[in-house]
Amino acid sequence: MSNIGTIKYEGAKSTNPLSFKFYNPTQVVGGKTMREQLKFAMSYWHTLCSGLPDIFGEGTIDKSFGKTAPMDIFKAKADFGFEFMKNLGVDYYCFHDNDIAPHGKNLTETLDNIQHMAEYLKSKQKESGIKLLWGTANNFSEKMFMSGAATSPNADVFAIAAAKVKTAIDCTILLGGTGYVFWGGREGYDSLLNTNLKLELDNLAKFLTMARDYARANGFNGDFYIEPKPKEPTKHQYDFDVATCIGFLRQYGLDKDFKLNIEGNHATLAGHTFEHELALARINGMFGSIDANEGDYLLGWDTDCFPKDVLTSTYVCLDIIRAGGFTNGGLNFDAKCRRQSNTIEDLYIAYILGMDTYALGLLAADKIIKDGRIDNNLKTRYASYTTGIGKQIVDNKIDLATLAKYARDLKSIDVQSGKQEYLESVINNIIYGGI
Ligand code: XLS
Ligand code: NI
Ligand code: NI
Repeated sequence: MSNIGTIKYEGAKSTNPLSFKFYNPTQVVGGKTMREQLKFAMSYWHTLCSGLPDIFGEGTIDKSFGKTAPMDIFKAKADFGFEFMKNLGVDYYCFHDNDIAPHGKNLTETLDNIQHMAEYLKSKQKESGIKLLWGTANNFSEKMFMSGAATSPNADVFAIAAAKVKTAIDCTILLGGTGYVFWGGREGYDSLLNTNLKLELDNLAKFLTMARDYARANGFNGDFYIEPKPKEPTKHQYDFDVATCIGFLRQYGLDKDFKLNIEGNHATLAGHTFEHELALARINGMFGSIDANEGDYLLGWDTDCFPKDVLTSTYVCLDIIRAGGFTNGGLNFDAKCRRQSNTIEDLYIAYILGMDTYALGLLAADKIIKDGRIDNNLKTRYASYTTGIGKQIVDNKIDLATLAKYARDLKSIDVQSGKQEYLESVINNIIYGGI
C-alpha cells in the first residue's frame, strides 16, 4: 500500500502535484456533475500488472506489491487497485481475465483462479461501491494464440479461446459489468500466402455470435464492444477502424448487440483522428465506450500515453455530449506511465493528468456548445438542404432527370467559404479566452 491519500480538487492555482487542478467531481457541467459525465475507469492491466518493460529491456517497476505467493500477489493488486481508485475518485475499472489471477498448471486451474479472484473483486466492489465497466479475455499473449484466437488456423485454439471468453463473460456478469470488450489482439494476418481470409473472417463472426448468445442467455444485458485497431501486433488487423468494424458487424448480423470501444491511439494508427472515429460510430448508432489515451507524434506504435492534449479531449467531449453522454460505456484510461516514470507517485500523477485533461475538455466542449458559433456555422453551411431543391433531395422527392433539368436552368451558383481557419480561431478563443 502507498501512503498517498485522497486526491482533492484544489483548483488551477494549486501547485500540489497530488491534486486536481481542473477535475472537480461535484461541479455541474451541462446538467450533470463531472463525475457522472466522464465515468472514469482504471485499466487493470496497465495500472496493476505492467512492470513497464519495452522490447529492449525488462520492467522498471515491480507490481507484486510486496508478496511472493501467486494468489497473494493478485489479491494485493486488487487491494492496491481499489485503494487507488478510491483515492482518485475513479468509479469504474476494466480487466482482462489474466489480469486478475495467476496462471494455473492447466486451463482448468487457470479458469478456476480467475473465477476465485472474481469473487474477491465482488467483495471489494461491495465494500467500496466501485463498479466494473467492462471485462474482456486476453486471447493474445500466450504462445498458442500466435496465429490468432477466433481466427487461428487451429480449431483447438478456437475452442480454448471460447473457454476463456465464457469464463470472462461469467465473471463480467457476476461483477455486474455493463460492457464486454473484444479487442482483436492477434485476429489478423501477416501474409496471404498462409491465410484463408474468408474462413478466418467467418470464424471470427461465428465466435462473436456464440459469445453473444451465451451471454444473453445468461442474463448479460450490457453492450458488447469491438475495439478497432489497424495494426500491431499483426500487419492487417481485421478490426482495422470504425468503418471496417461497422461493415463487418452488419454483414454478420451483429450490429444490434455490438457497439464500439474507441481508443485514441488506435484511431491515429489507422490514419484517423480520435474524433473522426467517435463521430462515425455515433452517426451509425454505435458509439459505446472510450479507451482514453494518446500516441506520440514521433513514434509509430501504440504508445498508450496518458491523455494530455486538451484540444483532442475537447473534441472527444463534444462527441460524448452529442451522443447524449455515456450509457453503458465510460472513459477508460488504457494508458501507462512512460518507462522512466516508475514510481507509485508517478502513477497517481498520470491519472491526475488524464482526469484533468478530460475535465478541461468537458468544460471547453460545454462552452463551445453554449457559444453556438460552431453549430450555427454548420447550420448555415448546409442551409441549401433545408428548402427548395435541397429539401427535395433530402426528402427523396426528386430524381436524376429532374435534377439535371434544374441544373441546366441555373443562372449562377455561389459555393461559400468553408471558413476553417475562422472556426479554428473560434475554438482557440473559447478554450483560451480566459487566460
Ligand atoms: C491494445 C488494446 C487493449 C484492449 C483490451 O492495444 O488497447 O488494451 O483495450 O484488450
Ligand atoms: Ni484499448
Ligand atoms: Ni491499445
